[in-house]
Amino acid sequence: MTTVGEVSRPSRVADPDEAISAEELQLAARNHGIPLEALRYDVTPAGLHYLLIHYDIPDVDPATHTLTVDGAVARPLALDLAALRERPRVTHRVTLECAGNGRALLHPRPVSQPWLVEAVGNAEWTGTPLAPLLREAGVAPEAVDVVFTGADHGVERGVEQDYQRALPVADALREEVLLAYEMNGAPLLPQHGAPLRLIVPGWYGMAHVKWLRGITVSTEEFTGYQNAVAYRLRRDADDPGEPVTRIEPRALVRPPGFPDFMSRTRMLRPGPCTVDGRAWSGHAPVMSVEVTTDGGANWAPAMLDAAGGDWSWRRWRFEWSPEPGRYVLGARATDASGRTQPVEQPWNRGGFANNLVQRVEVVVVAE
Ligand SMILES: Nc1nc2c(c(=O)[nH]1)N[C@H]1C(S)=C(S)[C@@H](COP(=O)(O)O)O[C@H]1N2
Ligand SMILES: [Mo]
Repeated sequence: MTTVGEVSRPSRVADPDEAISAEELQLAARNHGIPLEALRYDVTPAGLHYLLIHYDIPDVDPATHTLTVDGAVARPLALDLAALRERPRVTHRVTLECAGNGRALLHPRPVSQPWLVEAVGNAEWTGTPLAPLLREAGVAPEAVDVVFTGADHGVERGVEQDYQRALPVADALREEVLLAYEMNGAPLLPQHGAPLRLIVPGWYGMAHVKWLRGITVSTEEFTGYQNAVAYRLRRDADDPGEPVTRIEPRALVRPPGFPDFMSRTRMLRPGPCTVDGRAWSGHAPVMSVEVTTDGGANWAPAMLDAAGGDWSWRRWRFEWSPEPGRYVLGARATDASGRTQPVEQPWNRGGFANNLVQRVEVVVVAE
């Protein structure tokens, strides 16, 4: 890693009343979220899926792009897209969520991509499983980490780098991990990693390396920026922290009724309506979803539709018949591991994994 300018300061935390800056807005305009009404689709159309791009979308020619597999392997490999497409083909429906989802709602606010709750999508990713390829290369018994390198390049808090993320060998060898070349049945779009990306079902977005060009097996723990400096759950700047890994459970409400242009407060007519949304967890299947209409004072169980696969979000719905008045809707998912969503914000220095229950303001108005 080359360092440029100030070396690796931890991300800044905003002052209590500090507004979102033009720099944060610049990030937000590049990296859009899912419009929440798109929670209606089982599979998120590619253009409505959230985006997170640390640097620039790199210029990669699919005709000449090569994936190399090297490091602590018996037989280094180099494969072009045609060779990858000839290998066994698998499709997984996978909920992807950025680890920074919920960051801008934290108090105080860690200054970075200012997500509210919309950094999520559920797409069908097609590609070839990684594990057989690693076995063909022959992973050394003393291997510790597998490092994935993207074709994109930039500087982050003073550290110049290619985007790189490592997975522990056991996680890289899990059968659901894919080298994906299609999203929703079409070749990957440039912004989603064309022509090749990693898909690590159940893990937060940072693990799913886009524009994948290299896989290096290492006998030492990877100390690159995205593992060792970013994406750690730290209490304060001096805390080495714990790595961010799998997605914490979350349910989102598809906002009912129609919005006010500026505030996005929802307007709804009185009477029976179905409130619905999606719920997911990267640890274990979602087992239950509860709904509140009074900002968390009372909870009622929601109905769950059939599961959409091991790695996909699940639809939930709730029959509601409100009288005129003001309401604050939210939903809370619990998974089979017993994990659920907190009622107090899970604050950390980087603003990761904030799965605090959503607040959807609804005004029920007579016609
Ligand atoms: N090479 C590369 N891969 C990357 C990133 C990146 O900036 N560069 N961003 C990561 C992060 S933080 C997220 S949340 C997901 C977003 O994937 P998407 O844009 O396809 O939704 O990609 C991940 N893979
Ligand atoms: Mo992310």
